[in-house]
Amino acid sequence: MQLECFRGADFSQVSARARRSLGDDVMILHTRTLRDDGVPRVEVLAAPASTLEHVQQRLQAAPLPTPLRRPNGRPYVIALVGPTGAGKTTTAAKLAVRPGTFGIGRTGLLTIDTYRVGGMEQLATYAELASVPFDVVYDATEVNDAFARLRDCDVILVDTPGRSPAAADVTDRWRTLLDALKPDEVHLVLPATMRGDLALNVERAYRTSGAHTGATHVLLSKLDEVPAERGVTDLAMSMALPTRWITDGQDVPAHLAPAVPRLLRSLGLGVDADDSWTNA
Ligand SMILES: Nc1nc2c(ncn2[C@@H]2O[C@H](COP(=O)(O)OP(=O)(O)OP(=O)(O)O)[C@@H](O)[C@H]2O)c(=O)[nH]1
Ligand SMILES: [Mg+2]
Repeated sequence: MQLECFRGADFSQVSARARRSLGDDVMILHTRTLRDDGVPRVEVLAAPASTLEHVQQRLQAAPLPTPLRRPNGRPYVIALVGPTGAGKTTTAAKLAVRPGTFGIGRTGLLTIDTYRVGGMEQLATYAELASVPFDVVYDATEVNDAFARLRDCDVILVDTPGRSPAAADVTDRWRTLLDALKPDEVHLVLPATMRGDLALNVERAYRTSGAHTGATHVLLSKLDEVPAERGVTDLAMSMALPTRWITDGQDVPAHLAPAVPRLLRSLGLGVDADDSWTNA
């Protein structure tokens, strides 16, 4: 993304330089004053006007279908995958519990994280507190029964285990189970604190491979833990995936927001504060 920093003696001089470099419709995103060797200076961060459109086009996910339920009555299935501790379980709970995330669609929670002690209980607790239907699937033969029990739900959020790439055999087993659920969307949950090169490696590991369904979206978590949020948009832009939501704290369900308006705001690009949930 083309963001540039300009420094000079005063604002008019610096903004003139920004215009010469990035075009007449340049957008000034941030301005600050600082001292260079004791000399007062003005610094602006600027981007060409096309940045807004570019970010939107690149990251905006297609709207969720309406109605969410498939013509054959099957609920819309959204799975969360990603590295250990990325925030998958908490995010699944936020999405299921927050009223209106899916319009009037009723949500259910399903976990296939049956490998780790406590993995299942964590989600069950959130489901119980919010009176959201909850189910567990241990192997592919149980999928139809679980869907039958969750038949009143229009959307099912699926939580998956976090596994390091070293645990390849276990990963293969749960990915096979996830395939059996035929998810409509697979969101790769990545902490915003993750280094860009490592995040790209993770993204590669979760691409469609062989028979396994790959990630269809990226969901950046823990935005509250990055000191300069600007880099987060770069991280999102470096993935070849659209994004629907971000998370920015531990509270369920408060710390969840539509991704693109939030990422644009972190760039200083004015977007309606209402977060446009309907377009998430
Ligand atoms: N600061 C911050 N913490 C978060 C956020 N989302 C989740 N967490 C915390 O991160 C920790 C791990 O969250 P989980 O939801 O258990 O992560 P997970 O990906 O399900 O972890 P595994 O199932 O072990 O792979 C918990 O302490 C959460 O409260 C967030 O947006 N910001
Ligand atoms: Mg988990």
